[in-house]
Amino acid sequence: MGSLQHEVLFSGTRVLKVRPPPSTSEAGVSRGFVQLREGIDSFLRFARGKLWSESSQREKLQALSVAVRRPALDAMRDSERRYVEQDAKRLYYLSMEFLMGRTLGNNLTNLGLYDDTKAIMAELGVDLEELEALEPDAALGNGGLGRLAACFLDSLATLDYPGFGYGINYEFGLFRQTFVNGFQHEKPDHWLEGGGSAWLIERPDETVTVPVFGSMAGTKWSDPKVIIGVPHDMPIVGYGGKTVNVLRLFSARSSDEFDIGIFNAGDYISAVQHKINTEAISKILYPSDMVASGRELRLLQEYFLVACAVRDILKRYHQRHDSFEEFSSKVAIHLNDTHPALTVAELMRTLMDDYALPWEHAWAVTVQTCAYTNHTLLPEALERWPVEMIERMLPRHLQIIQEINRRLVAEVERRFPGDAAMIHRVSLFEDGERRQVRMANLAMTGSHSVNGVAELHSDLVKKTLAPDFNRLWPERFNNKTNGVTPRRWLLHANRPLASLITKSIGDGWVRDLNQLKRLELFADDASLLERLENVKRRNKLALAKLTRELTGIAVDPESMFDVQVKRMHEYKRQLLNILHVVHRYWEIVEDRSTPLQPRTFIFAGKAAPGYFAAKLIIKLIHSVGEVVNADPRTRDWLRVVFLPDYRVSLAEAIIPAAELSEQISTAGKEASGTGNMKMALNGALTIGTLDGANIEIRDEVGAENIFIFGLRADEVVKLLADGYAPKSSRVIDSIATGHFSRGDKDLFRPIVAKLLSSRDEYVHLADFRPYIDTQQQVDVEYRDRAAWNRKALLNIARMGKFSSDRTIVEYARDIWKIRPAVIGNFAHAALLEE
Ligand code: NBG
Repeated sequence: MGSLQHEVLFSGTRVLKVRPPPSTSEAGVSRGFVQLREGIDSFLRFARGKLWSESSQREKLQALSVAVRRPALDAMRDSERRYVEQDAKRLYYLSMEFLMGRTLGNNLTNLGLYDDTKAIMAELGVDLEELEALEPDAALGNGGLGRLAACFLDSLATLDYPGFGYGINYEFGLFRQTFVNGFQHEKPDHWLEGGGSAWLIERPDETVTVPVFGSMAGTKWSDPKVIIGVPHDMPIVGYGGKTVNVLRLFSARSSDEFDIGIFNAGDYISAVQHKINTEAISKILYPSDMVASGRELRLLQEYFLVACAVRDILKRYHQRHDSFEEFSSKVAIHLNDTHPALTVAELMRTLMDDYALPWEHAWAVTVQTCAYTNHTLLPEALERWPVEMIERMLPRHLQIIQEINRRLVAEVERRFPGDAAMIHRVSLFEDGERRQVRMANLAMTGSHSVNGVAELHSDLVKKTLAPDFNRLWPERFNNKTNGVTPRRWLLHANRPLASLITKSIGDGWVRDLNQLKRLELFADDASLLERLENVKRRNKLALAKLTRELTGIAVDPESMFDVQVKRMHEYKRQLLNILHVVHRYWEIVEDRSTPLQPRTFIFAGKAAPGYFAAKLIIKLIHSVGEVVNADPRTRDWLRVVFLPDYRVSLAEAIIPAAELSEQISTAGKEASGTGNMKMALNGALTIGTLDGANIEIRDEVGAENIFIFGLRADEVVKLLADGYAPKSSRVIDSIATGHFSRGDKDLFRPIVAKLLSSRDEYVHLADFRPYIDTQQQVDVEYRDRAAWNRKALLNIARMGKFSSDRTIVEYARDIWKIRPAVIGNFAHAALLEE
């Protein structure tokens, strides 16, 4: 770029200092630097007709994003070329949710351009972090399941695996949450408003058509309507920028052919109506992490994803292969929960109807290709679809599901003769008022691998969810403990801590999180522990500032930050947490006892709009907060804040500041958890039950570096079976009598009634006393700063296992059988041989 253009770009700005051209020694970095400047300049001039000085902050953000996109897209084409050259086996991760969050900062970090860009922006008079904060989160997911998918994509690219995501390009992501008088309100999240995302590239030339509805003539599907799927590609930049994969999101469009048919028949209104109906498919993400099935639109969404993905996968496969002999050695399809379970039927349909494969061959290919992960045991989350609905929407698929079931029943009869009850349990169909298809049974029958997401959970999948399937095919069942990407959750979200770690042990941990172990050498290094504490203090100060902006409440950065951030759910027991606050309140107010330690209780999380109980818990937390934050006797000891609109970018601000991580679900209910990993990785100590991945965290960090309390999973089951009889107490009474609701005894009645009911399946009160006692222990230990910091350091040092890189290497080796596709990359190849 010549100096003339520089002048054009910068004239009229308040920038005085312009960097000199790069010297040869800086050439590598500076090439990126120059390209970035060029990219920004040309976007503004040629796409917006403006100069930097004339552009709004949003335009500047867009210009920067488009400029950063350039090297990402170049690397994306390189990666694709490499995969094609090597005819590499590819993994396709099908998920209804990808909770990506913001992209700019993460990509700058992974491309190694963050510091340079910060400097360029500073020269241009703009603070990079302020620009980053303008980017709306891509909130195309609800919670853990969607965020796990996003962490997996980061690890796949970082480890150079040919791994791609398929999802839906929802126009509205997860709702935005506000509070009115302590009650949750939902607002639409129109994340693409104002020009769309710079990170999504529309590919109209790769559109696919998808049949739906219609009727059957024998095994021939006739007169289906047609929906169009338009791909939008998001580049997934691996750390180091060498491998860039793709997340392909489909938007639904109505097909012209169909509309023209109606237009010709003269019914203009219904043609437009059809268009609206079709496009509704990719309008909105269902705002529930445990979707109550039965909604026709949701089934249509699931089918749309599956059908688009299968077409796309086949198209790519056929570029190199004529027969299906090699299909399952070139393609792995992953079903993220049962949401894409229709893949089993759709793949069968395609292989048989479009490619004339006989059933047996098609079935062998399907089972060898598909793998399924279960993410929850909660019965309300197990998807079932009315047979009548599937029949109307997907008549051919229903026939295929019936045939899969006929063969399944025959296999059970052959291998377990006389066991009629077993047939009932494994059947893909559930009888009842409305016959339904059990999607988990379909997924387990049509996959060669079924895994849970933490050891306890995978064990419970075998023993309680699917014991019959485990008898049928024990070799299919396995565990893959979740992980989180250290790039976003430490390197990017917590720069001060990341740089302290790098100064101590080098930066190898970014790609190999086990290297954090080396930090153990510093466990007794007073100066390092002090610096660790300073980093935490700095992050707490930043969060205190943000809290004030978001809630108007001032919190004391010297108090202990006690954090519970996650979806609002009864099983996660945010209620237990707030009961603890009430307990402390009465200790101060009535018992006149002085706590050992001031605490700030930080909550954040969304409740599904129709989940009344969870929404009432949000209100209770606010109500308790109002009282304890205002009372002069308690306000210096207890502060309760509920940060609105929890999402990835807010998590990035909260987690680095957390000191105590609340992981207090009823044992047996939380499949894994990943917030538990993120917080420990950022130096928080966990207080938790023996549930999900907490158990494995304890095994890693050592029992002395974590606070474990409460019933175990088997004890919860036993208690409920033997008869659970919770008793009231001062804490419960004070809620019942309206102390926190201005005398209103009705408001929280449902909460009180449930807590005192023998049918409280989450057994809050059974764990209450042990919880309070353990919290007391936390206070005692927190006062010994050096000892606490040492434990925090050991938590960080021992988090290596919880990198999603480890998880992905295990999936790749045991389930997908894919290999890193980069020339000369022997390190990961060796891992696969193990
Ligand atoms: C969630 C579990 C979490 C788990 C994530 C990712 C669903 C249906 N399940 O415990 O509740 O960490 O999945 O596996 O969102």
